[in-house]
Amino acid sequence: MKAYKLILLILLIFSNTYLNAQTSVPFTSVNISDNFWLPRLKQHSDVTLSTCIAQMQDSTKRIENFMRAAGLQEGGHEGMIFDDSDVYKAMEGMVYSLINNPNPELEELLDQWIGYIAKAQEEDGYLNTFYTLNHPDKKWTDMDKHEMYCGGHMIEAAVAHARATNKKTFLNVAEKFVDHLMETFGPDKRHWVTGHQEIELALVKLYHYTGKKEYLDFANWLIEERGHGHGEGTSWSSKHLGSKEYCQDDVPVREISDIKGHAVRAMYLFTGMADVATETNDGGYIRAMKRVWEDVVLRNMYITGGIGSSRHNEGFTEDYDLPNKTAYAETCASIGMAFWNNRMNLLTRESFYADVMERAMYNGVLSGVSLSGDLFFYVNPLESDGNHHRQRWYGVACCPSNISRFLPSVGNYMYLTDKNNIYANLFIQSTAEIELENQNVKIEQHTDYPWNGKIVFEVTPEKENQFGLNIRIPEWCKSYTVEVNGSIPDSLVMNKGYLQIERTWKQEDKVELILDMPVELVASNDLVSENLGKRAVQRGPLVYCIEQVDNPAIDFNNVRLAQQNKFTIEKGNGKLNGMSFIQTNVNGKELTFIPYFAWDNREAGKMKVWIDFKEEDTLYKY
Ligand code: FUB
Ligand code: ZN
Repeated sequence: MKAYKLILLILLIFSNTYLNAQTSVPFTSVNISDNFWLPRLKQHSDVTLSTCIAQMQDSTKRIENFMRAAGLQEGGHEGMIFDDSDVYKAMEGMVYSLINNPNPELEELLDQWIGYIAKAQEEDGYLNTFYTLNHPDKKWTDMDKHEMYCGGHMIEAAVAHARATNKKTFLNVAEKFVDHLMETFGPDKRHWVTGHQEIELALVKLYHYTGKKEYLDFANWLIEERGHGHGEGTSWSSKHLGSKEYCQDDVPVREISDIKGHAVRAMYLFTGMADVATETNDGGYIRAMKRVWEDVVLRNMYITGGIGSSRHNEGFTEDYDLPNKTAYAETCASIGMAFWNNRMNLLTRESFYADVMERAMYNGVLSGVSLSGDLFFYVNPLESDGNHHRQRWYGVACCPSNISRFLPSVGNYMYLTDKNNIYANLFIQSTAEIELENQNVKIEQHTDYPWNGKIVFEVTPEKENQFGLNIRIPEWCKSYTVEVNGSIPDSLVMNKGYLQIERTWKQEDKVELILDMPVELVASNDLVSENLGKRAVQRGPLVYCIEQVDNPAIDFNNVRLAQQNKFTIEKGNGKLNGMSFIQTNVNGKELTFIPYFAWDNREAGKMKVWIDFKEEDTLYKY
């Protein structure tokens, strides 16, 4: 064998990037250039990041906690027990932003923070500033105290950092921490049920990056620990909200069928389970995920993709209990929905998972950050009397830091590949460089989505080659047309919700897809008593709402739509510049709808998604 071939082979074997048959195209291979996401990405790097950084090191003691644990400053831990996790999430967002916009100052700041973190790590690999500073004798005594949750976010940030910079400084901390975990817990060692799941999915990321299977096995072991009574005596089974269900520790994971408990915990667990199942093809996991997915989506999800309706447990209650004004629908839970549905889509290549992912992203997630990028929603109600507003920060700040890492990685959710198939899930004007099994393909999307349903895919394979381009036909779309190089294909093949175009592609082939995007009046399931006799307005993936600032003459308690309402689409101005809004006429008065995600960005006032409706016939159910 020639020397260079041998080197290639060795590189392949020891490659840092472990490739499955099915894989997501990373956002680093996608260059977004549209009018919808790009301004938000810019807002993220210009405003959201600096807001987060200022909160971490100036307005709160989060960075100081690390400096204190590192012995660089006097003092104990201040803040919430899980505040370390916000630093890690902010760092993940910083790293993603670095990939998109190189910034030596930001990289230097990251290096400085990594220095503190590495110094705060104890000799044996333990890392958590709350325990190190305040209760060094109580480490690993309370499964609900977020030690592994914080560790999980640290691992995610470290993997992102290594991928982006090729530096191993942070990754070494993460691996040392995981070694400590695996020496302490595991088969024939101590039991542990993560009170707040997160580390499971992080360990799979670490496995993907390093190729070390023990990390995958440890993630699997942690998941299997649940529901066997190993959490007995810990806070969720004794005092904290009174039930093991809160932490999804009530049944072994293969038996899960009803959604229960804290929403973010459930989403992170299910994401981890789907990740593990993608590697192991564990039928028990896959069946459990499919059962509980139906329960979440058909009986416990808001039209915005928001989940977890109750403030009491930040989570789920009874089926169909989806109040609008008091909806909790935490931003992190919607982000979790996007994660989990992305992984389920990867696992099954069924488009309905990507449909839910899109719903959550464009509505429940995006509503979590203001158009200015520096104000946040933690709770996302679907109706307001005018007293719910975005805030600069929160005492429990999981949502802003989560938004800050989700937004810059949005390109991750656009494409999947599977041997010689490409799956296009999101429609965003962009250029993507996609690796298939035997070839590389460039795909350019030209589109003004979500304002318009026309998408042109320009497909440029390295050389003429056969592969499948599978385009998701969204669940909201009832009719569409497609042309390949200007001609309607002889036959259209639909496979699991994707329009499958299998052909020998050549340079600059073009697919033009037009998704009809009329204004729809959507009815909720009749069992959701709050929404009986009401309709929501949806166009494309966007849910709309009425806000008082656009409708000063409307009585929000008596506004009523009817079947005969005609809707027009107008262009927004001012802060809503570039957005489409929707108008109709009610009793001679104009009624204006704006995208739900954009509410509470102007003058404070009332807001409503579900509007009374005059007739009882159902047009479309979500
Ligand atoms: O406990 C950590 C995070 O804080 C949870 O995910 C959120 O629901 C909030 O309680
Ligand atoms: Zn949150």
